[in-house]
Amino acid sequence: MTAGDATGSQTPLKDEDGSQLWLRYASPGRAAKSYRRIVRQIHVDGSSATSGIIRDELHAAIASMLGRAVLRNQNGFQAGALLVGTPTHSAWVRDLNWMGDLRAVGDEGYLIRSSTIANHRVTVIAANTETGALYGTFHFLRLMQTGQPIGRLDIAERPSLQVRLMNHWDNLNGTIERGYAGRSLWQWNELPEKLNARYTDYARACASVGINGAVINNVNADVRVLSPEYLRKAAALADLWRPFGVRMYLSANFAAPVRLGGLSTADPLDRKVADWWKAKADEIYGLIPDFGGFLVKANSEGQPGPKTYGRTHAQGANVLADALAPHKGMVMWRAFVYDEDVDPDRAKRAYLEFTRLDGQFRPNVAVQVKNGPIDFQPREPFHPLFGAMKQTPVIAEIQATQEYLGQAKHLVYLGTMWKEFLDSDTCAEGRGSTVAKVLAGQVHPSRITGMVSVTNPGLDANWCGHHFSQSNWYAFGRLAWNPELSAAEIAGEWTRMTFTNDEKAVAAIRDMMMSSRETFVDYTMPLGLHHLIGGDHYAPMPWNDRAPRADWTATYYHQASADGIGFDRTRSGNGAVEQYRPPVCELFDDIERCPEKYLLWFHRCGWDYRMKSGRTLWEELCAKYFAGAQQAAEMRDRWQSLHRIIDARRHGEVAKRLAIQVADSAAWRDRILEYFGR
Ligand code: BDP
Repeated sequence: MTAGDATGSQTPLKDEDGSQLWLRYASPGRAAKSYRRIVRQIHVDGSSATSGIIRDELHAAIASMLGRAVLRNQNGFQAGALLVGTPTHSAWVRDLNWMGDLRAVGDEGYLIRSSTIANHRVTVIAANTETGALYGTFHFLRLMQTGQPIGRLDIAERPSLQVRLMNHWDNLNGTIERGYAGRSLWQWNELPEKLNARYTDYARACASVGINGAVINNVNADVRVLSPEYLRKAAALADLWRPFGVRMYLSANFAAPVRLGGLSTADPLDRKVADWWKAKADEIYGLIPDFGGFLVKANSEGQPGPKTYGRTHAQGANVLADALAPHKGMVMWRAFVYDEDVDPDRAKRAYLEFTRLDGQFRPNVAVQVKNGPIDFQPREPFHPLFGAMKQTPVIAEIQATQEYLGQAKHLVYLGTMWKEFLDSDTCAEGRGSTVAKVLAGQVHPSRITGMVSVTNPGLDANWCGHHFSQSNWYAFGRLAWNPELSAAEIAGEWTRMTFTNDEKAVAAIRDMMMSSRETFVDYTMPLGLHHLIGGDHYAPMPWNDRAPRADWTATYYHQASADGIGFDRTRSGNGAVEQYRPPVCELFDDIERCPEKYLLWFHRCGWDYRMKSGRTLWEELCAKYFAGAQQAAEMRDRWQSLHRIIDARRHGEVAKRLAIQVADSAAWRDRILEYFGR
């Protein structure tokens, strides 16, 4: 097998298993020539573990990309030095006198500049902290991996959001809730003594896109994770990850004082309970001095919580927050609650419960809210809690593991979906109050800003099951760093780093990725339909009307009958639109103006309702399902045409999954239309 790369040469393509993710450091093609002139010596100042990591990464990456090693640190500079350092550890960086600009990029940011030292043209990566320098290093390498010019750089970067975390739903028995890429990465039975090489690869991948922490266990939390035995295991991972800037967080079970501590209650207002959490926090910080904090799922889907004791979510969060505060730890309290007593409509419940608690949370609590009001559906409007809490930090939870989006069998790039969410205008303080700005504390000042991803890696060789699911891990990191980036830009850089710099192939793959989510929506749940599933959330089950709770069925949501379909959440219906600020609520409320992509989310329509296209609703639904399945087939054909440009192994593995996707998309179309047709 051969391929024309960007240099036009024919080079044989080695099979790859995907284990190197986007850090393959393949030849950047045509750009390599100028890079060889610009980067001739690597000079990393500092003696910490992090500076060692930077040094190793740069040497290995550049040798791999340019096909030759570059010189190591030497006294003085020669033309073509790449200098990496912080003012504390590098006299060269200090002498550049960039203090003002460095201050502006904060703890995690960096500057990358083409500059002159001792009359030599050099490139400098400067930061206030070594973690910042590591992020700058990965940025610089990304420029090279994607074939960008690096001769005249003047880059200043700082993350928009502080908390950028992986949320693993990993169980202590090695299974992963909603995991589709093999078993858990964490070998609990071997920890803390034996440290798998993958732990380091994992932290390196996270750091390469600016992810700065991980909650390593399921939100449906096993209390044992807080036991001394498991804390020592977590501490071993934390030690390994610290030099990569990846902090350890844990999901805590609210009933731990009872189930682990032997107390008779977990009532957050009970003195003994508060003391138990304090002692637990002290114990954790004794082992993990930079522990990030707790994530809590409380009074949701059977999990214990403060309401069990007649207390509020705020009282529950605060007892943990008080225990963590002396150590500067935080609580992420999930708003994924949907008590039936609160309102008949699941979509309305979290807003009703949480807005009334605004102002009652301790400063080190953030409320963690899923992107939409139901549950990671292929398409939801943004959750009305964004922009609604003026005094409480709200961080966003998105889901990279494709629970409702084809799991690891369908190619669905989520960058576009997350951008749709981040760009949604909440109008909380006038127009332009996008979710991205709310999250960054630019709408209401916020003590804590952040975004987390329920994430997808497991023990599969390629980490994420589907090679393209890696792009969702990648895109999450990039967007958490900068929610203003475009989905296309992220798809393009990921493609170049992961597959090829061949321009035609990049364009083809980026196009596939960019339309993939809309394609998925079209063949599964178009026009605002949602939750047409059951069982494991993979296959169509619109007939599903039996489950332990009504709001776990499909019929509860689509309400299809002879006279129409859709959930009436308008003012004249159940009023859910009122949870959005004007003019958003008017927009959603008005059937003429409501974006058709949300039509059946907010409106109940007759089957012969006239769509903007002139078709009836039924005709439009049919058209969507047919188009979706058709687009899936086109995606498969498009990929087929790249078989000489992508290595045979990865090409074949993706092709196999695309074949499944094509078959499944037709099944979705046929089953749904057959059911609604009746
Ligand atoms: C749903 C999942 C369930 C999770 C829950 C959650 O189906 O497995 O436990 O979300 O977020 O999407 O807590």
